[in-house]
Amino acid sequence: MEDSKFLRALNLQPNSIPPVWFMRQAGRYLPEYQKIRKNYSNFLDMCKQPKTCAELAMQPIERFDLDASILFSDILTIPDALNLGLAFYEGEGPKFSNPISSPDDIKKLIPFDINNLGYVFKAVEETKNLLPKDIPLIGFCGSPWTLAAYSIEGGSSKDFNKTKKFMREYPNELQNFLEILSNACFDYLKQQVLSGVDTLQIFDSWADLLSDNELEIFSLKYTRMLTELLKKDPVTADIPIILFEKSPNKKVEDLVFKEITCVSLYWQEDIDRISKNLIGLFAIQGNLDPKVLLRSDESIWQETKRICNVMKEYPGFIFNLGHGITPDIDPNKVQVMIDAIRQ
Ligand code: 1CP
Repeated sequence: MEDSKFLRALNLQPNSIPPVWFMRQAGRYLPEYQKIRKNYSNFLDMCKQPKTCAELAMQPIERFDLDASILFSDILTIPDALNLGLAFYEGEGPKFSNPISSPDDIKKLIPFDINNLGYVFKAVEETKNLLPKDIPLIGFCGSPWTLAAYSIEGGSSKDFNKTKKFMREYPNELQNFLEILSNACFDYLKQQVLSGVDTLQIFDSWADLLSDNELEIFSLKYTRMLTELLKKDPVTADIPIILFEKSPNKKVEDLVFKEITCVSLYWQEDIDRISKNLIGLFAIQGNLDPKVLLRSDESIWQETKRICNVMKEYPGFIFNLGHGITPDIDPNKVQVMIDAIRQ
């Protein structure tokens, strides 16, 4: 895969045109996705069909000729494999029928077994079979903290009050749970690598629930534990790791650590300042505000060019959005962004 601009960027090598892919690139904003999605009432049932996942992962590659693909699955497969009973019904977010409501529920958890997630590894294999040889496949997981938050909350929420209460009442038990999740994430990512993924991304999508100090003790500590395990294992030692922290209450420069290769910047982060501080140390991915894609073509062009210009001399820049694309975005607007990057 020497020809991959994406892998070159992860190796801190310069590219005259930056590679581009974007978070949630396969999903509800694409009519070709909706066509397949309507055959399933529970989204998770669709994730359990490896051939369908491969087809879905290919859709944005075929439409936009992107420089990287991402496994089609979800971060919540791990809590589902721990028997928390995940389902996604029409128009609703994720729901767990058997959430972590007390410390006792943590004690009673079944051991994590990657054999419960065979459908994910099959999806990796099927996707690799369809992908052009020079397009890398990104595997992923949620951060231990983000997985714990969904597992305790029992689904999504605006404020995650149950999770915050649990954190205040049972910090030690929560940390035991985070350790279980860190080990599960390691087994899961290692098996994704054995199945064929080329790069890994960790999504800390609920980092913003935590204060600076809490972010360190409930999130970063466990993400580092996970990445240290990956770096120690010969199977995963050389696999680049991308870290996404959503709106963290800490400067990005103060949260990065040596095990990660690339930091994916939330749209509110100042890419100009951060790139000046991280140059030569980490690759940077980001960080167009997805809402810009709701504006005029001219405005999309301007904002895209602004980021490309700031990052022109940065060896190791990957163009991406600052968070996932939303279902209200017109795919033609995405094409405008891609044209602006490549022109
Ligand atoms: O009904 C539908 O069609 C389901 C929509 C959907 C999709 C397309 C969900 C439910 N998950 C996914 C796929 C998905 N999720 C991918 C692969 C597709 C791709 O990126 O091209 C990935 C990488 C994820 C990761 C994911 N799932 C994250 C991290 C990224 C982020 O946005 O911060 C999170 C937080 C989830 C949980 C989740 N799964 C689905 C939804 C709607 C949510 C968010 C729930 C919430 O708002 O809390």
